[in-house]
Amino acid sequence: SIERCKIINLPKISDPRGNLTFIESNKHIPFEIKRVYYLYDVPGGETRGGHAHKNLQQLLIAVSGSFDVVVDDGYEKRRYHLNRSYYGLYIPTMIWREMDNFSSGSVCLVLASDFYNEDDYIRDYDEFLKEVRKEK
Ligand code: T46
Repeated sequence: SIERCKIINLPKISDPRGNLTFIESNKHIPFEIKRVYYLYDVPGGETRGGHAHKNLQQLLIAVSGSFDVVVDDGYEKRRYHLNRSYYGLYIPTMIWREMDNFSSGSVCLVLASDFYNEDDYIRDYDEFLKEVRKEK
């Protein structure tokens, strides 16, 4: 269900010298981090995503600026606005995601449970719907 996607409130060490947030595998997030990537210099009005993952789990963080993520379990959709460096959106397996509304200069940091593998992607929405309905 769509409740499997959730905002994780990450530790924040507030400091007059500047704040600090940290994330530890299997502690603040329910997986081992095997890969880190980030999206940046996204032109205004651009959209990204438009796929689901069979096995990958991820945490998305707006480390700078803001953007929206629409998550969809094949039955329900939810739009999250990410705009804080200490909030992570956890996306489990078999969730369709689309990202838009990137503010200028925004950076989307992604922590992933596995290495890059194109075979793990479902990039066709009808195929995604077929797969989630099969699982029921
Ligand atoms: C996701 C959202 C949030 C790599 O070679 N290695 C990588 O680790 C990644 C993530 C991508 N790539 C290549 C594959 C494509 O040729 O980079 C190109 C762009 O990837 P894509 O079109 O999938 O980018 P997004 O922003 O639509 O999606 C990415 C992730 O792929 C995806 O897992 O959940 O960010």
